Amino acid sequence: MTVAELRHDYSRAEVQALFDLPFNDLLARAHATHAAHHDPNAVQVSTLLSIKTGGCPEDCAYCPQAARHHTGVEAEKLMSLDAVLDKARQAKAAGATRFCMGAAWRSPKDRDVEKVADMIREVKALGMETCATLGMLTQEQADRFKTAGLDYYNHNLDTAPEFYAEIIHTREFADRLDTLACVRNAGLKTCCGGIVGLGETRTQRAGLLQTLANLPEHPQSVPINRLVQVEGTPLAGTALLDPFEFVRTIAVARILMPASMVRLSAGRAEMSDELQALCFFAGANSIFYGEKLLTTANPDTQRDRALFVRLGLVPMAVEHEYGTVHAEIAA
Ligand code: SAM
Ligand code: DTB
Ligand code: SF4
Repeated sequence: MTVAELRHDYSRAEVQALFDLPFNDLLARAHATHAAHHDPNAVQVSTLLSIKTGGCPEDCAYCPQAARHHTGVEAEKLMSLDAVLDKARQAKAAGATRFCMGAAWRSPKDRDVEKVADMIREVKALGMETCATLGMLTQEQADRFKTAGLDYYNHNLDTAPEFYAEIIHTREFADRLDTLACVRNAGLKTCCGGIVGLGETRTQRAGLLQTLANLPEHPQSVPINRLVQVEGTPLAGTALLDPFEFVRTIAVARILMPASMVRLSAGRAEMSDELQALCFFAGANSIFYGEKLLTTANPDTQRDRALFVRLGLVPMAVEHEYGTVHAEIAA
């Protein structure tokens, strides 16, 4: 399938029909799509760092970093450049090829933009791909980060348009689309996905994936997060999503956006190895590696290394302007 054949006109009914397939039929179709577009045994490995933790003015009901949720996450200041670079060097030595810097902001303040631009420039100079997730951006800010050497910007749609207002009250779905347009206009690659297990219906999960696939370009990276329930957030205690429904979500994302990287994101620490293996079979081909996501736990690196060995998975190499980097997860 060429890029021109990638579709952007999916109907909700069509996406829902994929979700409704018998599990084995859905997985067979997703895996065939996966194998036609990607090496099914290669997994891209990124490491996350929270460069500015907590105290966020937004009210996303899932998030431990919202100032109004009493979760025990303390508000911290923006990390120093040196401290960020130390973490990036460690991530590179451990085998990550991309370093993703996250900030608990509604949007970056002008005084922060140059500091983050410095971080991006220096992380890039280490020979890693760079990603940032800093909230809403203006066109000028997106352009500035591109000039600094940013490869990817993460900005999730998080849930279906019609469910958004039940989860977030401090901004609108359209605000997310506006920032994504600035990101694309700046020539940055888009990392955009969502969270499942928020109490949404299957139709709403279909709506999230339909909206992602119908964006003007498929996001190059599509993170599928399973809600990490954090005590003190309004969503703590939400009924747990059937694990097979999570696998279905990965599979449908893979079928709709065949050329994209589908990231098995938050929630892995609470997943069995068998569930993760099903997700990789269904088309997930990237993960966050390292013991922490932003504020919550990720599987420890020893467990991930063992899982890769047991499944015959290999970390994906990356080609970029610094030459070919052969990824290897350090023993
Ligand atoms: N503040 C910026 C924003 O919201 O775009 C960037 C950081 S924010 C923490 C990045 C993403 O983390 C959110 O879009 C959401 O998908 C994910 N996330 C936050 N809390 C989560 C949780 N408890 N479980 C799963 N994913 C979560
Ligand atoms: C994404 O979609 N998931 C990551 C990354 N993009 C920034 C964040 C997950 C956060 C999980 C909750 C936490 O650790 O605070
Ligand atoms: Fe703030 Fe992002 Fe958390 Fe929402 S998801 S409260 S914007 S850090």
